[in-house]
Amino acid sequence: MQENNKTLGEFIIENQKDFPYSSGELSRIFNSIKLAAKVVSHKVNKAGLVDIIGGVGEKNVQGEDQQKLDVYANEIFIQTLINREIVCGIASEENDDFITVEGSDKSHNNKYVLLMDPLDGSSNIDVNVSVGTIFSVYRRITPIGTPVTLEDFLQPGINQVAAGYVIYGTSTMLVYTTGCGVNGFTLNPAIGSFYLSHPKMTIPADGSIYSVNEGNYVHFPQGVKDYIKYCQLEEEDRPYTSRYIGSLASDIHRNIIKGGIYLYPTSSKAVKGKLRLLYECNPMAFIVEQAGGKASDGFDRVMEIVPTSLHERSAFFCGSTNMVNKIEDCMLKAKLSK
Ligand code: P6P
Repeated sequence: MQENNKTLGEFIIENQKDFPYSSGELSRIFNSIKLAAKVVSHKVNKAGLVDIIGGVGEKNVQGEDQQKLDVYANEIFIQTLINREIVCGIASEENDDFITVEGSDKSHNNKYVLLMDPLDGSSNIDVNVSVGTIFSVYRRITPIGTPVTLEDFLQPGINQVAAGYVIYGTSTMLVYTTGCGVNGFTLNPAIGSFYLSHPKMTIPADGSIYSVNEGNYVHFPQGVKDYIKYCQLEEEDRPYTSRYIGSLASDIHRNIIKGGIYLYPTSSKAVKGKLRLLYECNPMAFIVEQAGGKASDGFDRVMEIVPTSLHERSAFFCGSTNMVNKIEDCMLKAKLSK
């Protein structure tokens, strides 16, 4: 990577047209995320050396064991945003309820809310496999000047003004969209700057990688089983390759670059699916759609689902358009044949 590549800060300044209606607040949100990502990256990359891996004995709202890095990342992102007074509310996978953010003068004049999974894939932490942060930004819909309400968070994904993910892997990357395409930045830890390394990311319409936890195969709906068997058939461009990291940001990132589909279906073990609609499915759907791909719950566009609760889950099929179309065909055929 050439250091003469633009930094994230320079890119944001040069592309203010991509931050519509924003009086600089959205840019400041990204600067806050950039800082928090650097701090978390430093900690994640030391995880094996200092006593911050392993559970803290607590369980999060999802009933999942909280890893120390989960708690740490959550606190870093929340504090960085609160200290800068640039959002009016924050929702996190790690918090049962949303957080109301008021100014030092007790005002509620900011217009954006941020939803996040601060450290997704944390079960990979102890085995040194990449993990990620996923975030989504909306304009509040209740009147500015009043405390934020749940209504401000329960918006369909089509209302997002920005979304992104950070991958803490072999390198730390920040990938985001504001609705004007997708761009990826790689952190140079020696300098502490993110540099534009993946401009105008686009996902191929076709791919030969499918990402699913096949250990759940027997519990999947028939349409998903039919699609997986389609991927494995010896014909035409198949069999496809199965690649599943168990870290959403990494699986989605690879599939954007190489082409592919990520599947997290409903099952008899997860009747609503596992992934959370607001801070996993919708941000990834926004990014993949902006890269030219598609995101579905098997029948409908994920970003048009109207949420009814903060931590609700959804089936999630996301990636190369033609591959998502194929699994939707399989789901419909299975439904009609019942
Ligand atoms: P499973 C991590 O917990 C996560 O939310 C995603 O990052 C990942 O793709 C998925 O769940 C893994 O779930 O059930 O296959 O371990």
